[in-house]
Amino acid sequence: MTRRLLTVLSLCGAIALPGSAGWQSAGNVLDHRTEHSGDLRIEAENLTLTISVLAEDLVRMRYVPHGRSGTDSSWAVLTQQWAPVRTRVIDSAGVLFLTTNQMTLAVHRNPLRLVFLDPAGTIINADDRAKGMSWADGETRLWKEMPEEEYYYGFGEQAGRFERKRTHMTMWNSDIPAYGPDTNPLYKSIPFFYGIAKGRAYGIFLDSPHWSSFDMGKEARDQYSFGTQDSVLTYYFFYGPEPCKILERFTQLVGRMPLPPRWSLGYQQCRWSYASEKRVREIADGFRKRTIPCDVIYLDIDYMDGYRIFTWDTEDFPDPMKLVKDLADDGFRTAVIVDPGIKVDSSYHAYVSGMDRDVYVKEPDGSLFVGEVWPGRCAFPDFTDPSARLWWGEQFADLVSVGIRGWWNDMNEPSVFNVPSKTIDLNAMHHGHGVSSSHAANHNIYGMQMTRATYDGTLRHRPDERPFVLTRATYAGGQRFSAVWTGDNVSSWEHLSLGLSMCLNLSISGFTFVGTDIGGFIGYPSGELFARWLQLGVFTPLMRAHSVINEPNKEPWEFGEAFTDINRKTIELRYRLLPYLYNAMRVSSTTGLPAMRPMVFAYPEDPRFTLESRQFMFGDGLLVAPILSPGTRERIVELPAGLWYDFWTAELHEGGSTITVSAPLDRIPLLARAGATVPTQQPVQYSDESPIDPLSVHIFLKPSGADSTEYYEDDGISFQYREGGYFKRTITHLQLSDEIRIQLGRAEGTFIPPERRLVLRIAGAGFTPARVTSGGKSIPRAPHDSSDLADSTWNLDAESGVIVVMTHDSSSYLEVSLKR
Ligand code: MIG
Repeated sequence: MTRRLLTVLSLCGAIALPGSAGWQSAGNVLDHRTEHSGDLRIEAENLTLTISVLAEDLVRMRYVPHGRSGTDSSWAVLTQQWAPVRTRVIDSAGVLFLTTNQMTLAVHRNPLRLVFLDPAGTIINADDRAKGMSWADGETRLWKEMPEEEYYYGFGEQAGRFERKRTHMTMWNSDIPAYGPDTNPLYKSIPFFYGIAKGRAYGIFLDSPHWSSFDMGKEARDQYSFGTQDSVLTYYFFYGPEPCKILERFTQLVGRMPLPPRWSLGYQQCRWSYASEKRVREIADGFRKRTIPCDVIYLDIDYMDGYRIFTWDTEDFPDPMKLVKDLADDGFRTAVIVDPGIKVDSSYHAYVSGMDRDVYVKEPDGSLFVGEVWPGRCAFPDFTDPSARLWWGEQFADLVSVGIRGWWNDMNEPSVFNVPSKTIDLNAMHHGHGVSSSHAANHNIYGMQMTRATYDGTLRHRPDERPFVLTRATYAGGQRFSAVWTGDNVSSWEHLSLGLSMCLNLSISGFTFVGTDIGGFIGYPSGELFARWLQLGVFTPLMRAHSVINEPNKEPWEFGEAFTDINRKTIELRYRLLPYLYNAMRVSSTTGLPAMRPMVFAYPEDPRFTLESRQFMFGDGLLVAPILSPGTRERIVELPAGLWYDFWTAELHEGGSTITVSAPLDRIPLLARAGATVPTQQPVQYSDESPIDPLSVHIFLKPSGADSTEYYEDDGISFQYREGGYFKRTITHLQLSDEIRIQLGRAEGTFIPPERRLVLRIAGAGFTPARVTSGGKSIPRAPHDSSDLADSTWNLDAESGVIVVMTHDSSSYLEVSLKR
C-alpha cells in the first residue's frame, strides 16, 4: 500500500509539473539601483532580482522573471521590520559587491550569478555558473555549486539518513502510513537547510508553500539545486559560521515555539482508540495503581459521533464533562484529535455553521469541494482565510468547557482518501491574504494554518492558559502554534533510529517540540524495543506513546513485570529531569535553539560528527547515547573535546575520545559536559502533583575556572511570565585552588516558588571537604550511612565521589563553599 501511494504521488508530481522543457535563464545584468527601502534592485535581461539585507548575516533574494508576477507575501515570515544594517555597495568591473560587517554578496553581471563570501573573502556559497537561477513553465529553480567537503542538514522531516547529501527531497505534505527510510515527501514541509563545510555553516530558506524540491547532488556530482512550482523564487541566505547562530536568526525570521504548558512535557499516553469512557478510566487507573507517572491521555477519532468533529459519541462517552473532570482530579489532562474534514451533513451543526459562514474550500466554479475522509464526504475549512480560522476557533467552545486541554491536529496535509492525488483538488480555491489562489499554491501551509486556527481559537476560549496543540502536517514557522510528531511509524528497531534522526533534523529546522510515536504506531514492539524507545523518549520534548487500532495493548505495563519496572523507572527519569527540560524549552522559546541538538550542530568543527545521528546533545549540558539495537548492553560514545562525566556514576572521561559505556536494559547512556548544571526534581505521578521539593541541582565541575547557567521557573501554565512572573537566577560554580564555590544569584522576577529544600550534587571535586558552608555558616557532615540527608548537612557519596549538600532554597543570594 505504501508503495502504491508513492507511485500515485510521484505521478501527481509529474502531472503538476508542466514539462521541464524550455528553461530560461537570467541573462546579463543590465542595470542596478538602490531603492528607497534600501533594497538593491538588479535588472537582468530576463528577470528582476531584489536583494534585501535584513541583518548583517541575513539576505533575502527575490527573483521575478519578466512577464511574471506574484504577491510578495509569506506564511512563514514573522519579522518584517529589521533594524537598519550598514551596507556598502562597490561597483567594480563585472561584479557588484554588497558588503555588511559579516558577509559579502558578489553579484556577477555576465551572466547574473551570486556568490556569498565571508569577511576574509573566502567563498561560502556560489550559484552554479551554467544554470544559476532558471525557470520553465510553472517552475523556478536555482542551481548552486556543491563543494566536495560540504554536507547538508535540516529540511524538516526527512526519513532516511540524517545527513542529506546525494538525496532528492520533495516538499509536498503527504500522509504516508508506515513510511520507510526512502519515503519522501512526508507530512511536513520545512524548506530550510544548512550547508556545513569544515565547521563553517550557512543556511538557506526557500520560502514557498508550493510543491518544491531539493536535489542535493543526486542529479549532478558537483551541483545542488532547489526549486518550486511557483512563478517567482524567494529565498533567504544566512551566514553563521556557527549553525546555532543561523538557527537563532532563522527563528527570528519565522518565529519560535512559545513556552509550552509544563504539563505537556510530562508523559503522554495515546492509542487509536481508547474508545469508551470505561476504557479511558481503566487506562488512567492503570497508571496510578502502578505508580507510573503520566500527564495526558488522548482520545482518538472514535470519541466522536460518526467522526463528526466537535461532537461526542454519546453511547460510549455518555458524560464527557464528568469523565474529563474525574481525570483532571486524578492529575490527567485530556487531549482530543480534531481532523480538518467536516462531514457534509445538513443535520450537523459544524457543517451547517461553516456553510453559513462560507468557510470551506471551493471548486473554481464556486461549488463546495468535497473529499472523502473518515466521516465520508467532507468539506474542508479554508484555513488560509482569517474568517474561517475564526470560525474554526469558535467551534472549540464546547470541548474547552468540557475540560479538554490538548488539541491533536491530524490528517491536515490535508489527506483525502478517494482521489489519486490524495489531497484537495489542486485547482480548488483558497481565499487567504485577500486574494484567491489554488490549492496547489497553499497545499504545504494548510496544516500550519489549521494549527494556527486551533492555537488562536483555543487561546481565545482560555486566554490565561498556554494552549497545547500537536500536529502531523506543518510548514516552516509552524512551531509558533504546535508541537509535532513524526506520523505513522512502525514498531521496528529501524524506525527507532529513523525517528531519532527525523527529530534531530526537525529540531534544527525550528521545531523544538518534537517526538515520535513511542513503541511504534504500526506493528507490535518487543518489550525490549518498547523499553529502549521509551528511554529515548525521555529526551524527546514530546514524550508520547501511541498505537494503531487492532494491535494488542501497548501501554508501558503490557510487556511483563520486569519491563513494567524498567518503564516506570524510565518515565520517572523524565519527571526528574523536568526542570532541566523546562529550562531547555524556555531557552528555545527565546532563542530558537532546540532541546535536541545534533552533534554536528553543537560541535560543527569536529569531523567525527559530520554523519553522526546516533548520539546527540540534550540542552547544552547532556549528551544522550540511546540504545538503538536489540540485545545491546553497551555502546560506543564519541566524546567532543573537554571533560565529560558519566551522568550515572560521575566517572570522568577525557573528551575528544571514543569510549564504551555500559547500557543495562534499564538505563540509557547519558553523559554530562564538565561545566554543566542540571536541575532536577523529585519524581511525581504527574507534573503538577506537588511543587518541586527538593530542587536537586547536579553540578559537573570543570577542573578549573568557572561556568554558569541560568535557572528558570514559573507557574508552568499561565502567561504571567510575560509580565515578570518568573523566578530566574544564575547558578555559577567555580574552582579556586583551595575551594569550590557554588553561587546562586539573587532571583529575578515576581514568581516565588513555595519554600523548599535545595540539594546540590557536586561531581568532580576530587577531595573530601574540610569545611562546608552555606550562606556563610558551617554545616555538619551527616552521619555516615544516612541516605536521606537531614536539613543543612552534607555528605560524600563514597562510590561516586559526589558531594551532596542539603540546604534551603530561597530567592536570595546563596553561596555554598567546599573548602579543602
Ligand atoms: O487515517 O486517527 O497519524 O496517529 O491514530 C489514520 C487515527 C488517521 C493517523 C494518525 C494516527 C491516528 C490515526 N490517523
